[in-house]
Amino acid sequence: MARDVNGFKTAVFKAVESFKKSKPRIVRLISHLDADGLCSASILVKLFKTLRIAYNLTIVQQVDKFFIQELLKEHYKVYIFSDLGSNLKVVSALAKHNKLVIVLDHHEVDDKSLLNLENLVVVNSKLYGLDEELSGAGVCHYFAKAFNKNINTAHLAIIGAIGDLQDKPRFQGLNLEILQEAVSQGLISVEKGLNLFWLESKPLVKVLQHSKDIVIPGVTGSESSVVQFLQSIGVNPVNSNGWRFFKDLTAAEKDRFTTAVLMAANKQNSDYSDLIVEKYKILGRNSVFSDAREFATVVNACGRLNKPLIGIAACLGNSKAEKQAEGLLIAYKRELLNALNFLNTALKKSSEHVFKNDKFIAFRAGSNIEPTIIGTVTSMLASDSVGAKYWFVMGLADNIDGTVKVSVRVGKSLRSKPLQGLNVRSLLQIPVEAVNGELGGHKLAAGAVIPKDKELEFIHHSLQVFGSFQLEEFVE
Ligand SMILES: [Mn+2]
Repeated sequence: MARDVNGFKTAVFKAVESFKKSKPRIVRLISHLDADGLCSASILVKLFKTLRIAYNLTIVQQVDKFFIQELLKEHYKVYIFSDLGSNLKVVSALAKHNKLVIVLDHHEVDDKSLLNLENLVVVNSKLYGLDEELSGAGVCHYFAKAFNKNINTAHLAIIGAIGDLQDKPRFQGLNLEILQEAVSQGLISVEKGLNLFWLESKPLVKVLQHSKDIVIPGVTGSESSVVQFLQSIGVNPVNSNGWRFFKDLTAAEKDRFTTAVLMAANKQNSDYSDLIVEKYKILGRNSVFSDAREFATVVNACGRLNKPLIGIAACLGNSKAEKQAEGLLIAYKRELLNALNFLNTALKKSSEHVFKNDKFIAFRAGSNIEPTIIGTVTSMLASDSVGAKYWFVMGLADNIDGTVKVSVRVGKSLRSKPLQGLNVRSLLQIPVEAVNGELGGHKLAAGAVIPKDKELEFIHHSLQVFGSFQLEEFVE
């Protein structure tokens, strides 16, 4: 679809007009629990604080008909959905009950005929060919700016976009505009630096030891080898307070470190573009919160551990919440590790948890893995040795309400093939509709919610659908 920036901006303007016309004293906000969703919520919270309009906020993983039933019992005039809500067949129920519904999103719209419905105002970057350059938080940022063009939310839009991987390989279009705005408002500075995660918040030794993006043969992975490497280039890894951080280095040491890492890593990678990347420094913030990528990771962890309000408070700069959020990151990593251990054990025993054929594998985790992290765990499997064997990886975990959360990812082996026509979401649609479930997601990463009592039927149908997928049909 062709880019239509004017169409998008007109949609924002119309949404703001209809909001102003309804003159609410209090707004009902519903947002998604990933980093983009929490940044979206933070932007709206900031906006309504400046407008002195009260709000009641709920963070959810998805909006389904059961949740809408609950919302229908409430007495708000205005409902705003951010980074979700494009399943209009479900959400429109509120509009039909005379509520003003505003959807600020970038996911696929399920039924475009509902876009004409009265009381339903949809601002969705995907409808204007802008979905790869504007996340949910970006859409919220433009909405907020229409009320107050100087509002300080551009950095939150950038962190949200990073949460949805829109910085990879680089920001485009409207995200770039937002980035420029953040720079000119003194919220973010952009600098080139080594592609090392946690460089702002962890000791240098730990950063190199655990680095995945930059691998130095014979050094990465071993603490003692990293210590030796640093000593060999004249960078003392410790001082009187313990391990040194990158920020503790002198300018000369930083230069030596950067050059040495590039030289050592480049023997293997031979491509500098993976080693040096643009870094987005959040000005006036410390530790993980001073790097937009680390920030997004921490906020995501808060959501996934069902502590979204801590993530939002951290986004808004609350220092107590910042501390709590950093603690949650450690808990989150532990949780992911436990989940991967569970699945690797299940895989070895090929137990009742594993279903597979040549191309497709499904993990039925039940209550052993939280539904909030099943998507992340499925992505991790699809990117490692499991994804090297199978084209499609599916994870299933129980929700607390008697439904099952489903995630499907494209395996590593299939990602290296020509994929112009591949759409996992439309493949998943077949078994999902057969059990009356609800579908969501994108072309290469889709999800669904299905009834628990149909889970086995659903898995067997999926084995058929994904197992009979033919690559030839998609080669152009
Ligand atoms: Mn998003």
